[in-house]
Amino acid sequence: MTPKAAFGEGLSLVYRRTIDDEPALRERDFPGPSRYLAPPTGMTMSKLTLAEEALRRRTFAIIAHPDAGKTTLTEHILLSGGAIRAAGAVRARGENRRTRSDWMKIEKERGISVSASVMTFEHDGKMFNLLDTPGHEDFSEDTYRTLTAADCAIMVLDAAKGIEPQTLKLFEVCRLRDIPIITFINKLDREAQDPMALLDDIASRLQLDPAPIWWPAESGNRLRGMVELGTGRFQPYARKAAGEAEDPDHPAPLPLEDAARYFEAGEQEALTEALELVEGGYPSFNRQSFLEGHLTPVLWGSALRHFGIDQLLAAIGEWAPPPKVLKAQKAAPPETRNAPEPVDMAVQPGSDEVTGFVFKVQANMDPNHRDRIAMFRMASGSFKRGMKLKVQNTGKSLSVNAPIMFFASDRELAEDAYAGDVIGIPNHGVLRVGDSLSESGMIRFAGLPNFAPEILQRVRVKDPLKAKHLKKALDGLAEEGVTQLFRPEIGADFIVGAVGQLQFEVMADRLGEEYGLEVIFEPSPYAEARWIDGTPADVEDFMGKYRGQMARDIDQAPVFLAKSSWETGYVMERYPKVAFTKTRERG
Ligand SMILES: Nc1nc2c(ncn2[C@@H]2O[C@H](COP(=O)(O)OP(=O)(O)OP(=O)(O)O)[C@@H](O)[C@H]2O)c(=O)[nH]1
Ligand SMILES: [Mg+2]
Repeated sequence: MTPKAAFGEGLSLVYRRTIDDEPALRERDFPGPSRYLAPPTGMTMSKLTLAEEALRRRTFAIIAHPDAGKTTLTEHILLSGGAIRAAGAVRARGENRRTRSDWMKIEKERGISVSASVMTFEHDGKMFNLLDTPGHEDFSEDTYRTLTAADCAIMVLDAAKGIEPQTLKLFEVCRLRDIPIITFINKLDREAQDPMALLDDIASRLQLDPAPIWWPAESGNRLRGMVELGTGRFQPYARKAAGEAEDPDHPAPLPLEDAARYFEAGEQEALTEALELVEGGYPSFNRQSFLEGHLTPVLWGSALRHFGIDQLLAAIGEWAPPPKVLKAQKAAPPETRNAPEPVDMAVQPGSDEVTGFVFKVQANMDPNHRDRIAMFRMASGSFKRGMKLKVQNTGKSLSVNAPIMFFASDRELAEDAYAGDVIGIPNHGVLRVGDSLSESGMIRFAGLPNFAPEILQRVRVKDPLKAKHLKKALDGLAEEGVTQLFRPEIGADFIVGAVGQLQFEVMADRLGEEYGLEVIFEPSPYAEARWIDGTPADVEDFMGKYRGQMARDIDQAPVFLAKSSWETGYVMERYPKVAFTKTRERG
């Protein structure tokens, strides 16, 4: 398929504009020589410099409590961006109407996302990398890892429910990582809470100034549209008539005073009055304050009814930051002779060397190929297909001959990529979550954490002849982070750890679907897992005493399996020189 077809019609692939003036980040933040790039096949000559290419990228994650509408919104953003022609309804039956980001069998069957996915598209002169994340807390590790690859987050709220528990948790992760947030209040086509109550909730519970960009005119059956604050531009809402199969297009915007025909008696006046209060009562948008994480622009709409989506995409393009400067270390691979001490550094998106890190590994995306793809977030440089990259933390190197980009449901070979882009690197186990890659092999980004599981179960395969296959399959799934795998030092059991029950269900499903293995989970004698660390002598001493409860994770790191939290407390007290940790950095 040609790139043109992958993008869908109506979208120009010609780099027709230079980048907008970015008030927060300008050329000076992107040192490095200008370069003229060879024209990608089928495109006109790109005149953009490396720094300009970085500046026109927007890499953002969609986060929310389960069911707020992230995957539906993903579909409709792709539609607005011209990347697809028809949105596949979530939970719709039939092969031809399915969402792009929920591609696993279990996701399609249950209508929930269990794994983050990435989609790239070009729109209005910018390149967007969209990361759809699962909302369910059992998969929050996956969401957490994905957020390390995002420069901005779209926080989706259900207009009827406001801020929900998982929204709050994810918001805290964004705050810790200094990720600016755009708020999208979804499902206006249903009866919503009072808009002011929703904004006040954001202000009081998230300590974040909400700056409404638009204001809704009612909701549910009375939804008339929304007004842009400051300009008074009214965007009418068109309702689907009973019996109609397709949603109608929403009418073109017009000044509010000319929009009487869209309202019933008294509504327009009430709205005009409310607007005065709103414009006086809430801060207006300030980009600096947004980028610093003090303020969130608030947009409204209905993902399902494709309402407010163009406006959201325009806001992302205009306000979301370009790829950020990342903290890293310049460090030689382990076991390098006479290696100098690592030094802290900052990786500028516009600098020459290709650098980045693997934040996710996904196997079997294509069931016909049994592939294993590492999702690589680029931090800097100009990547060209065929390039050789080195893994800092293992010292290995690989030629990236078949990198892919994910365009809606299609994959394309990526000929080139820049800071902010997420490309998939097919590999057979060389790349793992947390790996840092660069041309020199000397750049190290902070690793991604594994969290101690809260449920530990023993897993067995029904057909004993397939025991060997099980080991391989479990390793694969553990490397993806579907579940964690612990191999006890004594005995032949496999102990599988997860944060939540749903992870086991996904695992059982995928073992059956992708590996043809029917498995049984059984209770294990263990309640908690802790990674242990300390001087070799102290660790050896402890391991010697507790050999029967020691295991190794997939990176061969030693793990203590405790029978109860009381036991964890007990060993921590008895072995004060050994560190028992709940997280372990990978890579
Ligand atoms: N009425 C209405 N329903 C919506 C809207 N957006 C999404 N939905 C519905 O809400 C349900 C959940 O939507 P999803 O997009 O799967 O939600 P999600 O946030 O991706 O859920 P998880 O990935 O499982 O966390 C589906 O039934 C959607 O059709 C909307 O704007 N209006
Ligand atoms: Mg989803």
